Amino acid sequence: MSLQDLWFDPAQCLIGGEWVAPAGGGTLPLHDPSTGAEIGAIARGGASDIDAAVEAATRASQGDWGRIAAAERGRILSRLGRMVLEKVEALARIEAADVGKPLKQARADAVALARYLEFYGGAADKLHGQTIPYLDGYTVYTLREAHGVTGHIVPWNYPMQIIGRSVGAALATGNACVLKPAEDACLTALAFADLARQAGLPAGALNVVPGLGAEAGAALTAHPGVHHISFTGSVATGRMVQRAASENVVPVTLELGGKSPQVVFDDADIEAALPFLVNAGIQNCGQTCSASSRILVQRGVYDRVREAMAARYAALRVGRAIDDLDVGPVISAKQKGLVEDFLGQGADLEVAGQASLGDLPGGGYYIAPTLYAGVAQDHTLARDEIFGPVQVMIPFDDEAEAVAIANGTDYGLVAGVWTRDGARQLRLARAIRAGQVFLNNYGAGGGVELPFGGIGKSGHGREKGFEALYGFTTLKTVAAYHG
Ligand code: TXE
Repeated sequence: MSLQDLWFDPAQCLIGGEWVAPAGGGTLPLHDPSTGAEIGAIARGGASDIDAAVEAATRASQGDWGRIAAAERGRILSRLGRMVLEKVEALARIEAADVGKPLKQARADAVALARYLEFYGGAADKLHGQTIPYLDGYTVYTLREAHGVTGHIVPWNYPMQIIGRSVGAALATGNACVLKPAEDACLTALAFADLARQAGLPAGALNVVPGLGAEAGAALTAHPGVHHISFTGSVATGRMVQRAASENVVPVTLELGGKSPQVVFDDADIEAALPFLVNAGIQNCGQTCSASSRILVQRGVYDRVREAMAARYAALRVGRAIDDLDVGPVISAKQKGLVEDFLGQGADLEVAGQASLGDLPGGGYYIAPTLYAGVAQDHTLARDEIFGPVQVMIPFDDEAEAVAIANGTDYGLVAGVWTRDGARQLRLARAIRAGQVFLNNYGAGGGVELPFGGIGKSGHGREKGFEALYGFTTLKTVAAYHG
């Protein structure tokens, strides 16, 4: 797959509304995950590029962008959303070449990006303060104000969606952004920022500096001119980001993935559940923070669910992004190695279902989607985030055991519960530790409107929905004495 849809030079950064080469002049190679072939180069931004980007963002936040009317901010975001919709096909093709996503999944990401801009564009002038009854002779009210400069560190699994939810909400509330996309997936970030410029976003309101995490990423998180950081990625890097932010005492939003369960009771509508059980595990080749990687099944329907899921696994088609099948490659040779290490640790487990790989380009980063059955809840594969197309089935006897297993990992991002018993639905929605619980459905990452985030090692803070706007603002209380 080639990058013929690009209309800019990806070996540059977008700073202060201008395309500029990174100060160090360096580049990083770009690989097509479907073939492993080197298909281009991106900028290797570093600390001085981050300095320039923070400076440009500071100017924007104290100038044009910071002072613009909320309704006008919303208008620009809405216009940008429409421009993204006009470019869905080009953005999808760029993303497919860059991250190996089957085209229909890449298209869905581009449409979701547009939807975030529509949602946050509409919300920009609807974030109100309050008046607070106080002592006689006082009028007290609150103001929601932008932080100023916000830093956004984005991973490679859903670049467009994560940019939409984080940069979209930050811009809507009047912040100026510095975005550090993942080194394996920065093309749609650059494309998006260029479209934003064309949509009339003032120079410096959105700056993009591609580069390595340890260089550009670390420089951004440690920068004293940044007032808020949102990070999506691994627990290990999330810790570093939080540590760096603590030096400057700035708030962070961390979304660090999970080990999300779907719990299937004997009385569930199994036919309705089946597509969700499998899709939530293999969507985006399992590289989804809210992937459902654990399937907990009550013993009365365990064999039936195992057989039906195994049949679905056998029918999964794996192929190049451009072939647009069910599953593409993982992002990189490094990620392939990580997933294969996990599969090695599952050598003692029963493989209940597996897709065949067939005839695929030799250099591509392919993993055969694999379903393990009868897995003990303390097995590594049932506890650790694998981030590949791998699911484990865990049997349980009763509701109490189901809750204990569901809550038995360090994570708490999303959960699904399948049962026809209404009272049990409500009990589990309360008992399960997670940021989102889906009853008789499962929305892996879905729903622009739905607040999203985790507890435990899944992170803290909420993105998406109206709730995100509170995180990207700070509250000021004004107390006026007038007698
Ligand atoms: O993640 P990193 P990696 C998990 C998943 C995966 C594992 C490793 O389990 O197997 O993480 O992936 C930037 N300071 N998730 O190595 O390192 C980096 O450049 C500042 C789950 O890719 O967390 C990229 O932009 N930034 C997850 C971003 O952090 C730094 C999505 C994510 O990279 C940095 C992705 C540093 N010192 C991986 N080091 C999810 N929650 O969905 C790296 N980065």
